Amino acid sequence: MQKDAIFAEPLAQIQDFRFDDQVADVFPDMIQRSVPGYQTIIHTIGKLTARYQQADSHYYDLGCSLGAATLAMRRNISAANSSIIAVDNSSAMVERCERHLQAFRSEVPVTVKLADIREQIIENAAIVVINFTLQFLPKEDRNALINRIYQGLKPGGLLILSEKFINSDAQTNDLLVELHHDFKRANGYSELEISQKRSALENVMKPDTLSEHQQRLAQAGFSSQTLWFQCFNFCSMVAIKLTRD
Ligand code: GEK
Repeated sequence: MQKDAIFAEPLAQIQDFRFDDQVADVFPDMIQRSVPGYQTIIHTIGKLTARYQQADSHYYDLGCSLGAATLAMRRNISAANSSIIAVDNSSAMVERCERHLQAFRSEVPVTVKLADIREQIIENAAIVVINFTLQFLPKEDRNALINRIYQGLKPGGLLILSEKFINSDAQTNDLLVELHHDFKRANGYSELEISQKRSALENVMKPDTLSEHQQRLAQAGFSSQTLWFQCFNFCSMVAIKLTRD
């Protein structure tokens, strides 16, 4: 695994963060050392897939990066006539994702698409995963995507949504941010790396509050939802499209 040292040296000018070749090359190390609970979340996506799979269905990984969630789903699908659609708008990610998926054998077909998730048709879905990607969409586009996901899920279908979030209460928000920075320090990131990465993400990643997420899911039609994972200011939620909805 190539080590992430992208922000290790002082930069004269900090550009907005982009998912380019440089980031894609170090991505497994970067996400592992930056997102508390990432492995637990990927592992649980596999467990949830085993439970919520349905025959004759699509499985979506929206903002797939190198395909970690796709692989977790693929390993756990046994239902007949299943196929996975993995979507990312970074060509650097999509190229590497395709190679990565080819390294493992499976009966479940996967289509990796270079596309904007806001344009992706969602239909006949047993499971939709958006693992740390909604936060990169312009705020005004988030409701429409969640609405389309709800519409595209089959009855009994599952949305898995993982995000970094903010607290509206400044005091506890600062605490969670500091605990996250401690996590990054413990994983070997310097103060310079932490602060330069933070500046690079400032204009690009705009987290919502938990209650904004909960309201958005409810308003889309999900009457059953829960937070199943939280560590500091990172979380993962599930929402179920009930048969009676
Ligand atoms: C994982 N899910 O390892 N359309 C398509 N892709 C997009 C868009 C968009 N509009 N905006 C951003 N992306 C992965 C991790 S990373 C999270 C997801 C992170 C893509 C972007 O190119 C990147 O690959 C991914 O979303 C976000 O489980 O780096 O914090």
